[in-house]
Amino acid sequence: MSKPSTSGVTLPAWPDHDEWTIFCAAVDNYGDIGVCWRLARQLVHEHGLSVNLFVDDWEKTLSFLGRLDAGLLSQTQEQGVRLCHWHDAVDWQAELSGSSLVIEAFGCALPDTAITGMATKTGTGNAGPCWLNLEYLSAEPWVESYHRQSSLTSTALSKTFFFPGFTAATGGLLRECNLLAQHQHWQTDQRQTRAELLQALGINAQDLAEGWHSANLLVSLFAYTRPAGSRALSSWFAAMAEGGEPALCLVPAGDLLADVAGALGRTLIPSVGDVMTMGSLSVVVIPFLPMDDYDRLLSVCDLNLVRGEDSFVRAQWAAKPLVWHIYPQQDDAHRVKLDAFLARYGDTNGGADSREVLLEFNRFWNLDADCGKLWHDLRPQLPDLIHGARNWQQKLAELPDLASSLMQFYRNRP
Ligand code: TRH
Repeated sequence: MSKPSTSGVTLPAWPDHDEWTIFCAAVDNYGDIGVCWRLARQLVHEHGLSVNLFVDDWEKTLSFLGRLDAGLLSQTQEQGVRLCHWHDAVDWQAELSGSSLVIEAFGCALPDTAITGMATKTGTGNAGPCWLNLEYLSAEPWVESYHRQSSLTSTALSKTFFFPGFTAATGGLLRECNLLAQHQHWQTDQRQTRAELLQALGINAQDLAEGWHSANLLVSLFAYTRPAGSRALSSWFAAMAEGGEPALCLVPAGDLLADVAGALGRTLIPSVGDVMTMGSLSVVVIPFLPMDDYDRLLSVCDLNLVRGEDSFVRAQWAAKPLVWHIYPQQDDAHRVKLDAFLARYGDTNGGADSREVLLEFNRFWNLDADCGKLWHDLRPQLPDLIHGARNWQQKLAELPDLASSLMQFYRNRP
């Protein structure tokens, strides 16, 4: 079988194995693409599937993958995944003809013509593809009862809701088969990995405050921009600056930099490579890293401040204490989601005192509140919290990963 292409080029035939298609709408930021790309790549590498990943924001996706050179194409092969631009002129009937499973990521709403194309196959006596809606991650208990529930659609096909999650009654979390071994490797000689990382990032220890060296505090910061008047970032920076202990905060380039500048009392937005010093704190802007390098950064930090969905999950696999800036929702639904996660995370994270401080810091961080005092309480607890973070990682690792759960669902389908 040869593959029709959206760019008019005929691609070589796929090997004779199952083909899945994933639809991804990049709502904003990189989270949706990050999750879909990671899943697609894992399905190809670890489960031998052919995967088409259709994304609506082509430029953002190529930028995320460092493939802006492919900008003029409407599809490309990337690490074995067939990555395609989802646009109005796609012939969905042809595109989906070989797919035995279609994932609509995060309720992104498939084009009507795609749905008709899928349903047409059913009408011809063909079973039609399995249609899944992969949902956002939540630690809330109700997720378990909605996981794998089907709903009727306007066609002969039903759609099944698939929820990632933190318990055996959900689909689990994305986790590549070599990920934990990779973290173990990076952490075996953490000081060495740190030194290599900083060197790769072009960071010179001599430029850092108070003679920072690789045994001192290292944190990564990835968070959402805040409303005017928020005290969270400035109070945390100030607390680290006055702590007397050399501290290094690495901030990947992105929209947060304006807040970072403001929190450090600067007017100019910093650029990659800039080192900003305040007391014993150095804040350094690093490039937005390729995905696998970001895992390495998370692995060697003493604390990771993360956001959204995918960086949040990656930080859990890194087995270091984390502070989660949850994606804010209009009706404050995120507060419930945050509490649901903290209730589970707090269950294994360190001794009772250190655990409570970490949870409280998470709450204050999300409330835009002053985190200065809490930081002074939290800082001495970080070594203890590392044990809890490892226990949490191990507990999660007992569950099947999301890609394997999807495969199992697919194999056992009626
Ligand atoms: O980008 P995010 O804020 O995420 C999303 C979206 O906003 C989405 O609409 C929303 O629904 C969802 O959150 C809950 O944050 P997230 O999910 O962490 O995605 C960032 C991606 O970028 C993730 O795949 C990790 C990756 N990343 C890198 O590859 N390199 C980096 O240097 C950094 C900081 C992140």
